[in-house]
Amino acid sequence: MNQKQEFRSGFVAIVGRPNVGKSTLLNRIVGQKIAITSPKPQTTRNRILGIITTDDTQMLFVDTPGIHAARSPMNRYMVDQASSACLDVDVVLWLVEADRSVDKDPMIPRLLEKGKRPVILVINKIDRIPREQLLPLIEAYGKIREFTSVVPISALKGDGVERLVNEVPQLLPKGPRYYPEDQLTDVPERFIVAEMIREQILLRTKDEVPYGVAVQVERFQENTVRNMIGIDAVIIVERDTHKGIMLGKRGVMIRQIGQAARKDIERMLGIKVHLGLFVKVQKNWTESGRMMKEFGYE
Ligand SMILES: Nc1nc2c(ncn2[C@@H]2O[C@H](COP(=O)(O)OP(=O)(O)OP(=O)(O)O)[C@@H](O)[C@H]2O)c(=O)[nH]1
Ligand SMILES: [Mg+2]
Repeated sequence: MNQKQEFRSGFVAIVGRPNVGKSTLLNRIVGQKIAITSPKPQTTRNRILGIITTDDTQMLFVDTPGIHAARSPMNRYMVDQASSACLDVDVVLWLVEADRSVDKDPMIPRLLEKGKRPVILVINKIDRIPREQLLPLIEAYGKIREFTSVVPISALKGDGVERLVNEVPQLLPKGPRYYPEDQLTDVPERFIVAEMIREQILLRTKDEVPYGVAVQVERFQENTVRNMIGIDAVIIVERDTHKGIMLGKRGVMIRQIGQAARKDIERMLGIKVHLGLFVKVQKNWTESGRMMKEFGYE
């Protein structure tokens, strides 16, 4: 048998409502933190690729922003990212929560209909429910559409995730290995660094503050003599009052954000990091297509 001819590859979108655990699942699949997660909805803003390569398959998992009724330009951007992912891929994983009743919103089923791709229903957060609750949920989702398979998982604990990944290769077309086998993602380290800072902001601020934040890495410089990396990043906020919140009393908040983000960044890069953070106000930037583009959302 010619092994090259048998190689399969393709894209697998992870879609669902905000906060269902899509990014947690992506990180669990690749075994490393490449996407940020938080208890707040609308954490992810961009598509993020996670690559799994085996002897005969390359699976390109795409984490997407949560699908929701979007009004502001920023939210529309996020939902566009997710919707187009449903159409461009070979397989879709529709992620739902085990501890919620069936999602009656037709938005996602309509998208899946349009994409005409095999859909696996992934019921996440099974660690939160007794087993008996699973079957009625599966039956209720079965009334919405047909699924190639249904896989209950806990992205947080890892249960069922291997089984889910094993379902994918048979659904992929024959194709080449697009990326080297040891590559886990295509997003640049600078992007992940900026996201890790944004994650700490999501975890530590509330109301509308975290939703008006963008982070830009302005300097990323390796110092071979001191064996460390110097990083400067700017936190962009929408209002003057948000700047005060971001800095905190006597700068306590920004220091905590910096310390926590630095630890994550050091773990990822495997080297000591010096992290400098600055806060800048850019009034109502999430309302302006031009400014969104400037901050990397285009
Ligand atoms: N108990 C439990 N919590 C989970 C599980 N998976 C994810 N979570 C939690 O759910 C919250 C949301 O997780 P994310 O991975 O950020 O969700 P998401 O779908 O990427 O959210 P958006 O990017 O906002 O659309 C976090 O607090 C996670 O820790 C799970 O299997 N069990
Ligand atoms: Mg996410």
